[in-house]
Amino acid sequence: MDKIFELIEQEEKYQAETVRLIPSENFASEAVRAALGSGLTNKYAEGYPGKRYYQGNKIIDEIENLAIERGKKLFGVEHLNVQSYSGSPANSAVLMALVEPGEKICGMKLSAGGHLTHGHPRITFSGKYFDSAQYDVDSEGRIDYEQLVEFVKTEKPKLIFAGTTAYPWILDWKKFREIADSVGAWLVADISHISGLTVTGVHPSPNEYVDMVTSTTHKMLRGPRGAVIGVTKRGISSAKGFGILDLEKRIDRAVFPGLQGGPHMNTIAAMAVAFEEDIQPEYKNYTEQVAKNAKALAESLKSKGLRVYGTENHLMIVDCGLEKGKEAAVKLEEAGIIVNANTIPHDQGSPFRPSGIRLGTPAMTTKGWKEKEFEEVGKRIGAIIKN
Ligand code: DSN
Repeated sequence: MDKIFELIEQEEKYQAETVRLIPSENFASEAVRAALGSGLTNKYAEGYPGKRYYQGNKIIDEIENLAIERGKKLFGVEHLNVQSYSGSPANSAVLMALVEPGEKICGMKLSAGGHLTHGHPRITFSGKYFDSAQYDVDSEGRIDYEQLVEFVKTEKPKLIFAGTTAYPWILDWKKFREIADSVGAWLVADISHISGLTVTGVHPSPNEYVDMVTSTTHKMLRGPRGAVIGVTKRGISSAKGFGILDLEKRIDRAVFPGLQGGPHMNTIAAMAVAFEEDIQPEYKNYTEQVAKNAKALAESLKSKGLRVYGTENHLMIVDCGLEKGKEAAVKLEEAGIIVNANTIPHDQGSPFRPSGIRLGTPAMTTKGWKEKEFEEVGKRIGAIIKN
């Protein structure tokens, strides 16, 4: 056997035998994996359905159209682009479509739970080519919306990202809209972490209030590594106010040819498979259980005397002591519990030695875990961190 297949086998066994608590990870179904590993990987299809730059795309068009149709239903949006290779290119495409280089954008600080692509300064595309203003959280790790009102009025960004990767609280989309409207900014919800919850109503949906949503498809949605950009009804009407007649086209052009070449059609087919799974009633039960399990895990950790930030969604941040996050993550790995080190709100440690860990319940809920298992693992984690 080729060495690489031996390694794949080893990794899959390792994944199956360990407790997976990284909130952005999950287990995709056999059907999603079959589509990913299919012959669609052989085909070039630059362009969009009905307008390709290569021949032989009749079936490919049907596949992409089906992914779009199912995705629009799942996300409840007017227009959906399914070609972004992942979340970072999707957010870059939104910036490319709506903001000129050097103009101001606004997003949550990475250390507060935001994302690199929301304007992290200097080292990222979004922080280097745009003037970026970053908002923080309060001592509980919550967005202070009143402070944000003032911050945005002072900074006057052209675009605001409302989205997070390590934020355990409900996002107030209405408040974000009021804030964006106060300066006439575009409002984009990056729901990559919580899209499973927003599409099933476990977390309020942003659609009524935001112009666009971006989401990866491999986290709670249990699809392939990829991303979508959705344009809401609200976005289409905002665009008219900005003198843009066809926002949908602008987004599509930013993805291809703006940032990417040929779409990964095997990924798009796998998205279609995952979207169909996510529309089923069982998926709603799954996301409800994800949220219940997160509460059970947080309570169990608190009962061991740990400071836990959260939770109102699928994840939480645990304070492990000054600069002790990585050490805790390594100790947990040795015990077969896989997590990632993470900053805590207003971390006094260096960014390379964060003081916390981030835990989430989506993957083990897919494995059938309920509150009881999460309470037990919370006690084990508590004992390891305390020691
Ligand atoms: N890196 C992802 C996460 O783990 O949350 C976000 O892009």
